[in-house]
Amino acid sequence: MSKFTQIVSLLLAITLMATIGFAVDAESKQMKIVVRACTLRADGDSLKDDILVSGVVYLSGDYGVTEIDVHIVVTDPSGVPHFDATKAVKRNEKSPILHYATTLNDIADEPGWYEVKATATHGEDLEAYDTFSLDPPGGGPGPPQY
Ligand SMILES: [Ca+2]
Repeated sequence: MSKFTQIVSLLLAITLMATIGFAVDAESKQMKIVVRACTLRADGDSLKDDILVSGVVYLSGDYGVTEIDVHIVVTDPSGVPHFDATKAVKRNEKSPILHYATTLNDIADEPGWYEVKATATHGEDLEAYDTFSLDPPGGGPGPPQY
């Protein structure tokens, strides 16, 4: 192997290592979100027609982040979307887990399934979503029971 070939091979190896290192760094920053929902009496009308949407966001690779934007869409059985937004926040500075919760009042008032979608965004390169189906108490085709 000539001196020139050795130098080219060495440069190639360094470039390859740098590329792999960068790829690993980018991949280590990942985000996941989990959403759940239930009906409850959240406002003062004494009806169990409010929907609590809550969950957690897992963020790996950047524990310095303390807030993540979460957008909520609850689509009722008629196909009408109800929007809300909240922030997932850290309870423990060193944890990769952020918690969020928000309530959409007076929307669980018809029979059938409610589809909940929560989307977390951080900067321009990280986005994650999760969905959850909710059938308010009452069961069957009847209206929710309060
Ligand atoms: Ca209510």
